[in-house]
Amino acid sequence: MDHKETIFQGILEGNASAVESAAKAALAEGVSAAVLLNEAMIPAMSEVGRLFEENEYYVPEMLISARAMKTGLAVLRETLVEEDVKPLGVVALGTVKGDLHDIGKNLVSIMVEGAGFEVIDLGVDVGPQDFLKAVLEQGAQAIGMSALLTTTMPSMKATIDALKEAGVRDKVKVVIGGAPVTQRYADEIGADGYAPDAAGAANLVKKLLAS
Ligand code: B1M
Repeated sequence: MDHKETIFQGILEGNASAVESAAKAALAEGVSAAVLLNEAMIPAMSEVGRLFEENEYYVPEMLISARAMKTGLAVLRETLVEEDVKPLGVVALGTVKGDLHDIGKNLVSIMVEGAGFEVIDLGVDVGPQDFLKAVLEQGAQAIGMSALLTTTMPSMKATIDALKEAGVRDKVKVVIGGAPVTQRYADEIGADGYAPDAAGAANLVKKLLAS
C-alpha cells in the first residue's frame, strides 16, 4: 500500500497512528501536503459521509474517523502554513452555534493562516455574540463562519444581524462556507462572500481585506 492509500484506509478505519506515520513518511519522501490532503484525506472523509448515509457507519465510527483525520491534519499543518510572515490582518473563525463539526473549519484556519493572516479560532458552537465579541474586543477585521448542518445555517444570519445591531456590520467582512452552504445563501443573508473550500476561503479573505 502506498502512503496515500494507507492514509485513506487509516481514516476510514479510524486508525490515527497509521495515518500519522504514513503522513510523516510521505512528507519526508517529498510528497506535497496538498496532495495528501486533496487526494487522500478529504476523499476519505467524503467516503465516511457516504457510509454514514448508507447506514454502514454510525456516529462512533464517524467520530474515530474524524480523530484520525485531525491527527493527519496536525502532521500537515507545519508544511501548509508559511512561517515568519507579518499578519495581513486579523480573522476570527468558528463553527456556528449548535454545530460541532470542526474539520473543515480547521482546514480553513490552516489556509487562512498560511495566507498570512492572524487567526482567532473561536472553536465550535460559536454564537452571534461570540463573533461580535471577537470584532469588538479582539479587533477581527473579518469573520469566517462554518456550518455543516442545514439546521445550524440560520445562525449565520443571526450573527450578521448581531453585527448590524451593534453598528459594526460595515467595519467587518463576513465569509461563510461549509457543505450545505451556497453562494445563493450568502447573497440571501447579506454575507460578503462564500467559498466552497478552504483554499477558496483564504483567497476570498485576502481579496475582501485588500479592497
Ligand atoms: Co456529522 N453530519 N453529524 N459528524 N458528519 C454530516 C455533516 C452529514 C452530511 C452526514 C450525512 O448525513 N451524510 C450530516 C448533515 C446532514 C445535514 O444537515 N444536511 C451529519 C449529521 C446528521 C450529524 C449528526 C446530527 C449525527 C447524529 O448525531 N445523528 C451530528 C451533529 C452533531 C452537531 O454538530 N451538533 C453529527 C456528528 C458528527 C461527528 C461529531 C461524529 C463528526 C464530526 C467530528 C468533527 O468535526 N470534529 C461528524 C462527521 C465527521 C461528519 C462527516 C462524515 C464529515 C464532515 C467532515 O469533516 N468533512 C459529514 C459528511 C460529509 O461531509 N460528507 C457529516 C471533511 C471536511 C474537510 O469537509 O467540513 O465540508 P467540510 O469542509 C470543507 C468545505 O465545506 C469548506 O472547506 C472544507 C474543504 O476545504 N468549508 C468552508 C467548511 N467550512 C468553511 C468555511 C468557509 C469556507 C469554506 O468560510 C469561513
